[in-house]
Amino acid sequence: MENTGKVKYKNLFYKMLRIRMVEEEIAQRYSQKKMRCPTHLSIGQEAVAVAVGENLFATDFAVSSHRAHAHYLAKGGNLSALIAEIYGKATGCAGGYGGSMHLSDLTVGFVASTAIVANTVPLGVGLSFSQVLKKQNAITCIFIGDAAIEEGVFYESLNFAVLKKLPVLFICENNLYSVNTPLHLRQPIERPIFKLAHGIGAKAEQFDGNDIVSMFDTVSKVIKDLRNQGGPWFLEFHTYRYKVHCGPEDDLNYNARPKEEIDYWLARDPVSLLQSKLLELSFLSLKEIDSYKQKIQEEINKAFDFAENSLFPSINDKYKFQYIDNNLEWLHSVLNPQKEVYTIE
Ligand SMILES: Cc1ncc(C[n+]2csc(CCOP(=O)(O)OP(=O)(O)O)c2C)c(N)n1
Ligand SMILES: [Mg+2]
Repeated sequence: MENTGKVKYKNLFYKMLRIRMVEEEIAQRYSQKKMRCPTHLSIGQEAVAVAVGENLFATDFAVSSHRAHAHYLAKGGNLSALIAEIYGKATGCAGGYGGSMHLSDLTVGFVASTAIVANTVPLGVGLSFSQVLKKQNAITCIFIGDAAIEEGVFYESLNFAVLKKLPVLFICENNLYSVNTPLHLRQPIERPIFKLAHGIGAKAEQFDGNDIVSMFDTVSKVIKDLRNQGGPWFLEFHTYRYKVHCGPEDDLNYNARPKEEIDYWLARDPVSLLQSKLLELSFLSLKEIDSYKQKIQEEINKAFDFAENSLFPSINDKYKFQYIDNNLEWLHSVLNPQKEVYTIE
């Protein structure tokens, strides 16, 4: 990490720390029972989101899964709208209807996250295809977990992306688990995920997802290649989550995972790893870290105040975003052509 990296790595550290602090605040306040939707926290996986997000423009697209807070924030998604969404408020990024697993900020190209595993894979590939047809240069990033590989739609979508050489960036966060089931009980361990994607025809690589210094420059090069030469690219990042699959508790006391495994990954915490490197190189002082934390905490407090002070969606809007609402009238008129058109209220 030569001196020219100082500004770059301080910026990456700030962004990783911000995501970590946002999620720790969510975890800490969750027991107040004001956030009533399920939350899947990415604490321990921040380096991947930041390494990728830093190389995307607001004009690029991204889609994600149930564990999307970090991806949304790293893409530049609005923090207050994220917190308000988790509180179910009308000012939330999905109008308070979606909750933590349904995030969107179209102003920065974060199109959607959804709860069904691999659900956004075809969405992202279709989005990318539409950009190619429109002769737009945007690339599309699809964040998935290691379990998305176990869904059929993943293969159909990757095959199509390879066939059409679409500028799609698959980011697979391999955190070794699907809920509590370890990877070795779900997939053959002698066949790494990135090699599988390579076998289907994608350009593919694997990275240490916790050490941003070791992988950032290569990730930047890959994304440049995607823009210039087309894709798809499939990047597998080895990483680990610290919290339970869903919720604010630490997973470390549930005996669901081997202690040696947990200790190994805790010693490789992405935020601590980068912090130690920056301190060691005197790129950052403890005083600066404190001032970062203070600034981020102020921003977080404002976002939570905004969420708490916002209103819930109006009861009158209860059918506003329901697909069925818009289509019922049409459906009813087709089924009962001579009867009066049905309306909800
Ligand atoms: C199609 C489908 N099957 C099962 C589930 C239940 N489910 C929700 S999250 C999850 C695990 C996903 O694991 P992974 O993709 O590795 O992401 P991670 O939670 O580890 O980030 C499962 C099985 C679901 N939401 N959708
Ligand atoms: Mg997983």
